[in-house]
Amino acid sequence: MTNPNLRPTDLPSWKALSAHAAQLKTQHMKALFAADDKRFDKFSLQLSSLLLDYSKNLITDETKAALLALAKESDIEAWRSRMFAGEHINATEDRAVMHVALRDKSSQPILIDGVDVRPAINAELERMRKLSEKLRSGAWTGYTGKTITDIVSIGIGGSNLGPLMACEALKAYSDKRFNIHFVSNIDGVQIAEVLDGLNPETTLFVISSKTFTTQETMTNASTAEKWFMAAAGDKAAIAKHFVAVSTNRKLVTAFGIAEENIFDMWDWVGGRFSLWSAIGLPIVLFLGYELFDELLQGAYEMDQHFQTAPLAENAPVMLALVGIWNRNFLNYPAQALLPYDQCLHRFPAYMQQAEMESNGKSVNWAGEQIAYASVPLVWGEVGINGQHAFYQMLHQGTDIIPADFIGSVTPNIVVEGHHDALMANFFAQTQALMQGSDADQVRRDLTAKGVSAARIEEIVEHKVHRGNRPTNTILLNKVDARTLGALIALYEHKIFVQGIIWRIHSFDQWGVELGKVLAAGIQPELDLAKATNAGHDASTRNLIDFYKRAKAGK
Ligand code: G6Q
Repeated sequence: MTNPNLRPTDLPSWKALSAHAAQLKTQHMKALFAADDKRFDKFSLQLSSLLLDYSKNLITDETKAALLALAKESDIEAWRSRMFAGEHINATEDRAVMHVALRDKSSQPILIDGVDVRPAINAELERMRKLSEKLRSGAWTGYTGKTITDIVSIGIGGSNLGPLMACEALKAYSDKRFNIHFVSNIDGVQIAEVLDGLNPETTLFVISSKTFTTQETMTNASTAEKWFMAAAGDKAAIAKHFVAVSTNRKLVTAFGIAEENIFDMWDWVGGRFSLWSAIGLPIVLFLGYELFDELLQGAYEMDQHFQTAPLAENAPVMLALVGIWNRNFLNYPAQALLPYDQCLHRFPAYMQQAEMESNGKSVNWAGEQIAYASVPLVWGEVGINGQHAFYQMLHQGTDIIPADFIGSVTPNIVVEGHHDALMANFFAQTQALMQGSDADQVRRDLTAKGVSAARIEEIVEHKVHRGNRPTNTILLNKVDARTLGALIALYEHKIFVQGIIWRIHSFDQWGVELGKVLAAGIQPELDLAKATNAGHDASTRNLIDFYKRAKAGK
């Protein structure tokens, strides 16, 4: 393995890519497509779960070869083996990174710190299955003997976004046995709206928190408990209405949740990668265990592809490398995620956390400030809605924003006349972003419409689309559980590969901590009887005082 303290900018491939980028920046993708009719074949990958077309990027054979050299020189394969072998690659937290263990469908032992964790993983899955079956069969009843109708999942960040995204993506597969609700915000409006209209006798709360100390979750859990106790009266009833997912059994028990209702997870699973653990319990309850198992299966298939496919044919690796090219060599500042499938409407928010919390770092493994860019701003929205909102900027703005377009061949709900119209837009947008429309084309189009020559010259520049704007297209057969599992794992491994190339620690999140600590200090100061800390900067002190005066009606 190469020296881990080596800077990527010192690698021969990095230097070659920098020189190559300077030359390629003068080219237009339209010309590259015209010059090479094999471009799609060379720059796309077909897997059982999805098609990845990355040909609409400003790349050539030479770019691809140099990017693959970068992957080799960065020791991607060795680092990948280290992750799958359970080594402590999360060095700042001194932990293994083993979300892949949770979906490992082989029967091999999975050793983490010398212990085979497979029995524990299987035991939790079995408990999840049993709870789901009890609830779904009606054998599990509430404190008055009624069956459960509503599940309220309380958690935030990694303990919320995955289950929420997956339940939304797959709700077409629900047998409508339960309604599911998610509460993450400490703003009381959210929980108040969720509880309004629910019946405590038929509601089950799933409190998900790896640490069981997160303020937002604990506050919401305690509000839920009060709401429940106001109706039930008897503490013993909690056992029928509250379950928890956590690594911290002690705190869960202290909260009052029965031992048998605690589902375990482990510190070798990062929050934003924890959907595959018992954090996925809301998915199991809402959609049934078989469907969750399919989700795991899809992710496992992507794990196998990631581990075995040659780098040049490896979808996560190529997605990562193209991202590196756009970010570090073409210097594009952002990355849009644009699903053209309504089911995936929470996918951008989910992936935004996975990408930005993992690779939003500016210090390398050696603790030095890095002199190259790490994760771009990742954002997105359902593409078709974006077309009528922010796509103007994607087409003609001063910044070039690479975008991943994600669509499906078959929708989860077929409504006549809709899907081809949606997909026509899907295909048209990446074509338009790549080709653009030059002044000659604009003139021809306006002339054909009978616009006068003088008027054409007034508006022509405004209608020019320079194109050359990179996109990846990911085409799924359908957003079913297996495909969704594969899609998530595709991006998880992309994140891993990029973190290795950038030589940053992808699996910690110290940047989330600072604000939490300061908030804990400020909260008591918001009590009107207490003085504001004079040590705050003038902006923060005055903002707090303004808030307190307004709160006091002064
Ligand atoms: C994820 C992050 C973060 C975390 C939440 C909730 O990787 O660490 O989003 O998931 O802060 O934490 P708990 O599960 O401990 O409540």
